[in-house]
Amino acid sequence: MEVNMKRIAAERAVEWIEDGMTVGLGTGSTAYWAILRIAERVKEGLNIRAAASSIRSEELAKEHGIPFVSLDEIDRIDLTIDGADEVDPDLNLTKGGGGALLREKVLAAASDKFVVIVDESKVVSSLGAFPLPVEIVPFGSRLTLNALAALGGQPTVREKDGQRFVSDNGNWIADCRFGRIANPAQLSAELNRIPGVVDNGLFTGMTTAVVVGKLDGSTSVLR
Ligand code: DER
Repeated sequence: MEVNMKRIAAERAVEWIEDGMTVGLGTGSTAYWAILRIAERVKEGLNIRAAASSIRSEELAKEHGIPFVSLDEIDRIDLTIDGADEVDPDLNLTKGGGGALLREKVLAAASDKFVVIVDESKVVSSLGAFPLPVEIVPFGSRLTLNALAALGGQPTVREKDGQRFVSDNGNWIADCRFGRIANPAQLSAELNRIPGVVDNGLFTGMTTAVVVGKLDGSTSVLR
């Protein structure tokens, strides 16, 4: 029987949610399974409030009856569960494959626990094989892209269905090919010093634990 590695990782992480928590919902095909399992637990009586990292995750969660809280009403999130495109041995992440990196990073930074859920293909020895998403403002984008290229990023502005991709925040995503990223924290800081850059998909020093779904149907936890 085919193992859904994303689903088993998501469902194990969701078991860590406790009554009364404020929960951050991630974005992507792995977070999708977490949202569905959270909805099941809510129907079984789990009492939580959720905040979402994208419009599509909010719509999915509301469709399945998960109660929401406005980010204007809270100062902390107890636990955020989200996917990643890559995880390195220090639990640094590449994120943004789904274009939601900015809101995902806002939630992760405000979370007491940030739990990442992946299938085993995402666990890598160093970040960089996956093109690094960088959220940029449309204003002066040519100048910003030049600055990303000067850093060695070889940026490509993301398109979806033949149209320019626009994030939930009205910005664009530049997918950058830096090659192997030896020092994610340093590159992240360099990127965020470029004026037209809003944020980037490097999540460094933020991860509490990573739940890995494996082909044999087991899960493991990296801390
Ligand atoms: O866009 C994102 O950051 C997503 O979380 C992405 O990194 C993981 O998406 P996936 O679970 O669909 O692989």
